[in-house]
Amino acid sequence: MLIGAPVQSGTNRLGCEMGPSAYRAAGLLEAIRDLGLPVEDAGAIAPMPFAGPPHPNRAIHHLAETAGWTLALTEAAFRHSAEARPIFLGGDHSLSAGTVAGMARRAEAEGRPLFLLWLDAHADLHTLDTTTSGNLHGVPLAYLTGRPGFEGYFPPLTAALDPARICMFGLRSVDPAERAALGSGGARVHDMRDIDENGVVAPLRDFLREVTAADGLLHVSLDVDFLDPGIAPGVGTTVPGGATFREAHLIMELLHDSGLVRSLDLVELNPFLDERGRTALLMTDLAASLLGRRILDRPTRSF
Ligand code: NNH
Ligand code: MN
Ligand code: MN
Ligand code: MN
Repeated sequence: MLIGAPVQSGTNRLGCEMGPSAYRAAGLLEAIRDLGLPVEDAGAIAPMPFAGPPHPNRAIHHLAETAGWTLALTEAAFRHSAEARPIFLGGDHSLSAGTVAGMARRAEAEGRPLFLLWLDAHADLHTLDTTTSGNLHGVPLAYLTGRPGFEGYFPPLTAALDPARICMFGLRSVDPAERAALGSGGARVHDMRDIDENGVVAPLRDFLREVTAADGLLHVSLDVDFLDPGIAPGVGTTVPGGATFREAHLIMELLHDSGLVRSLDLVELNPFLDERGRTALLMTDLAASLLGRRILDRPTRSF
């Protein structure tokens, strides 16, 4: 099930709102159908009203709107994950505050633990008190793991995520407050230095083994800036030294083989910054790899 989440309140530049349309133009629906999988397009979610107090951190912008998206997406993720495997088409990364919260509720309903694979240049672990940019795409993991300071400003969480069930790949831009949280958190963290030295296969297999052993449900959150800007320029927060084309596809292929993925976020695509749709096409191809497209079936793309 494709679910449009045209969220851009979590960034300081416009354009992410066009993300869902760009995935449709890139042929995501057809790519999934070509795999022989049933798929429907649920259209776009709209934010729900959410009234909270103003926050003392003056840098924060669009707080109530982002909280309203979180509320709506929590509902949508819970509802759409009952029968189908939802794919959320972002939209900026603040949307994961809702999608992952909804999947945590789903996991709880099934009596299974939720695991989270976070593919990102950033840790997105700021609290409302520590963010200096005020961009709320930098806070979802702090909210989801139940760090203090969100009460009243964001919807209450039904189930906080255990940091030990989070695995991160691709980090290369982490702010000091996030570093402190990472150090004390217990998440598995594979920054780019680690990927350069050890590759992605062994650490990902370790994590997937743990998900299997716990009979867990796996949510994958793929931020465009996980990828190297040379192959994925269509994002507002490019950071040099990201994952290569094959590293990213290999992760998706291993995820497919595992059979563990229940839900997926495609986030941070900014079509206004893209070059002839190449980032939208790459993200579409990565989603197809995750859903089972094999390398010999891959269409040839020219940009
Ligand atoms: N850490 C920075 C901030 O909080 C950047 C966050 N930007 C992202 N996260 N794109 O994935 O503003
Ligand atoms: Mn992110
Ligand atoms: Mn990022
Ligand atoms: Mn940050």
